[in-house]
Amino acid sequence: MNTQRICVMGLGYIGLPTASLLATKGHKVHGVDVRSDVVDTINRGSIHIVEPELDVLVRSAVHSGNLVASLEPAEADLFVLAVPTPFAEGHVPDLSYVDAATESIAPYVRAGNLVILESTSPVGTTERVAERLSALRPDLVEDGRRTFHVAHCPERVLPGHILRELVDNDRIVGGVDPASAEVAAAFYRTFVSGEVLVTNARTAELAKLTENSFRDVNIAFANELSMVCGTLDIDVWEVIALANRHPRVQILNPGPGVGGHCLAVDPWFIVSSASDEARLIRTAREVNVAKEDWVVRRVLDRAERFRKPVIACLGLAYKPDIDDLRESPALHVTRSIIEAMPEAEVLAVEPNLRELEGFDVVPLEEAIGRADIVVGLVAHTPFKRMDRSRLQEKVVIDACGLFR
Ligand code: SAJ
Repeated sequence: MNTQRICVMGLGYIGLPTASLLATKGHKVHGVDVRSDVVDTINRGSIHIVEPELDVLVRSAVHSGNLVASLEPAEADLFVLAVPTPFAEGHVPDLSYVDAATESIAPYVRAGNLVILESTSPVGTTERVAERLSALRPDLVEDGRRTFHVAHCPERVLPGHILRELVDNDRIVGGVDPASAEVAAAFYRTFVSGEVLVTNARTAELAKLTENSFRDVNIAFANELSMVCGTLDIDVWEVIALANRHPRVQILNPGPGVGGHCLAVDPWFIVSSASDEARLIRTAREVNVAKEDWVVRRVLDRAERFRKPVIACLGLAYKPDIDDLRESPALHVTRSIIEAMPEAEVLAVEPNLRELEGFDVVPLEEAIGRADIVVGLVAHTPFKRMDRSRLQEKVVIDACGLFR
């Protein structure tokens, strides 16, 4: 495989694993982030996020000299945009990071280069990148045709399994024109062992949003069921286990809500572009958000009988065995309990974080020893290994099936 110069914009959960994987494959990778602390950490061969085996990969990429982090982009054969695409007020997509990354690479793009948008994006964003680059660099447009390629290849990796899924998963590559799609697909085929599926940019964008909306809708079903079971005083886990014995039923797990930067965000991108049609997708989001306050109310109801309850909230991250707090339902639930019950002492247990402003983060042992009420919010492995006999005499509220 030819060595390429690759500029990766954004060194977060997607950009950093991608940059370091490509560097260990022999490419010369120039990683860019707006945070100088992130750049310094990576250049020391360390990492700023928790992801299994990423530390080893980054260390080897940096020590080989093939990965350098910087605050500024550089000339390259290929640019990968892996920046956040959150939503703004009113659940409308906030494309400011994509726009800023596009603007900052514009001076470095040359004829023949390939620009890939990996960020999960609303339909039309890849075309927007192509149009903005063309407007900023009219010298790269000849007779109305771009002399560079632009494609969307949505990231699909599951946090916690990123390094394996980066290579193993099938990838969707959508070009703003067929040539862009082919050039981008050829690049991914050099390091992806899954299949690389070629389409246009808009279809690729919607396919990615569809994947996460599908999962959100299915979790909403489980969460709605858990609230129905709460009203009927039936164990939701038993209902699901029994129903799932049907050959065509596969209900997902209820939890304290749905978090992360993907499922809690991406469905809104569909809703915002087809709001009259996307009724189920919108309702699923609403159900999953409502689940968070439902859990809070259950805790407050049970805490009422204590004068000064000590409440242990197990988990703050958005899902098991990671440190990521983005859109975390556990964080929201814990914060809401603290606000609603100032007389309570709320002990937060998060084995993947040492401290967090505004929270009394304590070790599991201490929290369980002191708590009147134990709230299971995230099924982290150390929690699952806990000696259950220590929960006798405690009020236990299990929002994530930790103690089932
Ligand atoms: N969750 C449940 N019940 C379940 C499964 C998950 O409540 O049965 C919750 C989790 O606790 C978490 C949220 O859903 O709060 C999301 O977790 P997740 O593991 O389903 O997914 P993410 O957000 O970490 O990653 C998703 C993945 N998408 C799909 O599985 C369709 C991943 O492949 C994507 O790459 C990623 O979004 C992304 O970046 O878009």
